Amino acid sequence: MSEKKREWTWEADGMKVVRSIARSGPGCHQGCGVLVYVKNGKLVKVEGDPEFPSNQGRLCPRCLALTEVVYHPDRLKYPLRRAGERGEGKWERITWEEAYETIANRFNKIKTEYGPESVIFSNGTARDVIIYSARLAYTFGSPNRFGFLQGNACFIPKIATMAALFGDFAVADCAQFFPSRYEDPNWRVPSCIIIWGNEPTIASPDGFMGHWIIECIRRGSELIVVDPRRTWIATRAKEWLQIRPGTDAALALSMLNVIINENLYDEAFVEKWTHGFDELRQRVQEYPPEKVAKITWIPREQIIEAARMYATSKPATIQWGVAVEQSKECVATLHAITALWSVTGNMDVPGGNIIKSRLFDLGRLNRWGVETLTEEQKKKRIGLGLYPFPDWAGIIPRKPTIEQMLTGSPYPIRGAWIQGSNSFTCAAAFPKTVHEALRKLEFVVVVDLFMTPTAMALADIVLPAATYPERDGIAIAGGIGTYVGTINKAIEPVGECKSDMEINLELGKRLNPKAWPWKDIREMFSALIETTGMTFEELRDKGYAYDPLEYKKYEKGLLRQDRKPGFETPTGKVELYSTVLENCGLDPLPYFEEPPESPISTPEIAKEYPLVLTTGARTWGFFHSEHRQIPSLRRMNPDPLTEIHPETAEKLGINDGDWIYIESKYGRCKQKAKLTKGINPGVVHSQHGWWFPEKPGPEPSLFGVWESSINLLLPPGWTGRSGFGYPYKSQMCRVYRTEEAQNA
Ligand SMILES: Nc1nc2c(c(=O)[nH]1)N[C@H]1C(S)=C(S)[C@@H](COP(=O)(O)OP(=O)(O)OC[C@H]3O[C@@H](n4cnc5c(=O)[nH]c(N)nc54)[C@H](O)[C@@H]3O)O[C@H]1N2
Ligand SMILES: Nc1nc2c(c(=O)[nH]1)N[C@H]1C(S)=C(S)[C@@H](COP(=O)(O)OP(=O)(O)OC[C@H]3O[C@@H](n4cnc5c(=O)[nH]c(N)nc54)[C@H](O)[C@@H]3O)O[C@H]1N2
Ligand code: SF4
Ligand SMILES: [Mo]
Repeated sequence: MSEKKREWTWEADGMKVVRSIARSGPGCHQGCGVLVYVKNGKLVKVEGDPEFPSNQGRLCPRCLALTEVVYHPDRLKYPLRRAGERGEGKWERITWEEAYETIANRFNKIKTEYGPESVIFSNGTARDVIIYSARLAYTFGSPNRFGFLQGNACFIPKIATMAALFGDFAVADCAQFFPSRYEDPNWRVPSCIIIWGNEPTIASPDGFMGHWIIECIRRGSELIVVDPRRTWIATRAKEWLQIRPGTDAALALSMLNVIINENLYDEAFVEKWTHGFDELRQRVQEYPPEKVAKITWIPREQIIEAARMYATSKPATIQWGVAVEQSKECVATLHAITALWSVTGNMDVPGGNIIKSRLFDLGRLNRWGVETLTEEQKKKRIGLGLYPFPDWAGIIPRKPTIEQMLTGSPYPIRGAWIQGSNSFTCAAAFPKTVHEALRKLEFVVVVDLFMTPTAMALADIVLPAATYPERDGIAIAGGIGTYVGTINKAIEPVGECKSDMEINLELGKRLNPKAWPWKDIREMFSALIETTGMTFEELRDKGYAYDPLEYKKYEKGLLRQDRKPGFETPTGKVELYSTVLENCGLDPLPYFEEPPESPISTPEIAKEYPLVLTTGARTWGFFHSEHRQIPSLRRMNPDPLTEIHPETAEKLGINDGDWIYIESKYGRCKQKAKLTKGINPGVVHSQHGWWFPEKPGPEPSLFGVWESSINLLLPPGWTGRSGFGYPYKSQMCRVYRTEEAQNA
């Protein structure tokens, strides 16, 4: 283990400085090191911690807006109880004691009448909150942890697919597992990096920081970018492959076709460590570049060039984003891309795609407390057995859950705990159905920083959560688990806000005291990280801790439980032909399937809705539906934007800055046109997660949530055969301008 002794708080320039980690809002969920400055008990400013290896002093605008968020007048400050009709916006302030009592009584009432499974527990994207929310669910007796994302189409498909194919989880190697970072002698700069369906500089997804790529560029890496939009990172690429949304699997298979047919693969690695190469070789014959050029809209020569460049650069790595999961058959896409780094021998080598260190076995924390569920309760999990893929993440599938809420069959859902999720505002596809389903519940608690459309529409009790400078916590970096460190409280919370951890511990003690035995959160944190051999205080004093990283673990017997060389799969190899997928009744080889609606799969729909719609590319100022009320961030992007090519706009009589309707078979919304040559004339891109905190809160407005919600255009159903994946980023639409739209 490598660690460093550092003070966690000191005085400077008449201020108290507290070292901490931004592992949950406000900002995002990635976990950058920060220095929080406090004067007379008040937060003054925040800076990036130059000594924190992951971000080395860098911060995004969202983190820099910390004081604006913490002291925002709209922060929730007290527990609230609904005083009028649901959604009417009438609230009364109650004490924490009353809040806990009410919640415990109402949840226990549902438990007695229907069973604990009738309460679902939801949290949004991967903040540290998840750990405690999951424990609350399991220790209450409910197997039903719920995410509003259709097809669990964020990160979970990657975990599941990689686990199936090679028994582990791999990420692009930018020296992130070394505290000494780029200076570490064992690391090598990737000679080529493919950025696939990701804008790392804006999004830093899953704890993978965009500036790592920039550091690699500075050290000589060349880029290939696969993106329908000309992103900043695309302008830095040697090859920008402007792909038609939803066709990534075809591109990957065609690159494999070139690499295999031109013998550019790593014969030694393929021979020794992969299973099913011949079957893959046969399959990729179906994807010659000339055919795939027509599918993807990428010129044939460019596909060939990119394939050659990736295969002949050593080492080479692939950094993929959420766009590769937000298609229907995303498992096949992930499979094809994984095969690229496997056949080229870039698996677990310095500067390749490396298998992540197990970080003190903290991966288990996503399901912390699951052992308290009885076998009988486990069987009541919604959607059990519905989809073939093993349940890796423990999140119930969305479609049957919403259906069950609406029908009450096979058993009723009566209550919900929604902690750090803005449900129908952001994550949910066909959000009106989700809104309707949730409105049927008899008792809903929302824990958030602000009064969101979700809290307004649904909550019986709203609990005010503390931001990270107002609390202690354990930070396990983003989704990829590079380090573990502590979040250190710098200021007293505003109003009566409490940390999510304290809230869940207090409520847990009332619902199942045996399962929450700790006297306070610090004691709970120490129990949480016991596998590190440190207490909360010891870890805090050390600063951060990393697991040691070794490369080529498959050669050293470090990947398999039985300690034999190889991978933790039935064949002991990387399964290009997957026996796990085969056993699930899925295609054992990667394949491409047209998006359910596309110019090719549904030409009749394309006649009426001729443009391909991709949604939700991340923006600098916002984290999903957050930050619309933060002045400095809203100024960066005051209105919801839809990007259109100027030629397309001209044909439609649309000018830059016009309000336009974007419409699909399923619904429509209004956004402002932003003309850009950086998008294909056949494609438009619309932002997601919009609501307007400045508009009326009560129903039916709900802060204008239905006005610009692009998710209204998304179709019902259409989860991939595996149970994962959903076409958030590949739909058909039309756009038009009306006079009425300009004034409304
Ligand atoms: N600032 C900010 N950062 C964030 C978030 C945020 O809301 N704001 N959200 C966080 C979360 S939860 C996530 S999952 C990550 C996601 O972060 P990213 O993985 O970067 O995801 P996106 O920005 O949605 O999409 C990335 C790129 O994919 C392109 N794209 C769209 N459709 C397709 C397609 O069909 N194929 C390909 N190849 N590319 C396509 C888009 O043009 C975009 O540039 O970001 C995290 N970080
Ligand atoms: N059309 C379209 N839709 C998408 C996407 C897309 O690309 N296109 N991307 C999807 C993806 S990848 C994801 S992950 C989902 C994300 O969807 P969500 O995770 O639901 O994201 P948010 O809407 O930001 O909801 C988070 C809520 O948590 C609150 N919050 C922030 N910090 C804390 C905290 O510390 N404690 C508590 N209790 N609350 C906190 C925020 O105020 C906010 O209301 O959205 C998805 N939606
Ligand atoms: S990635 Fe940006 S917003 Fe997220 S924690 Fe780091 S600095 Fe903050
Ligand atoms: Mo996400």
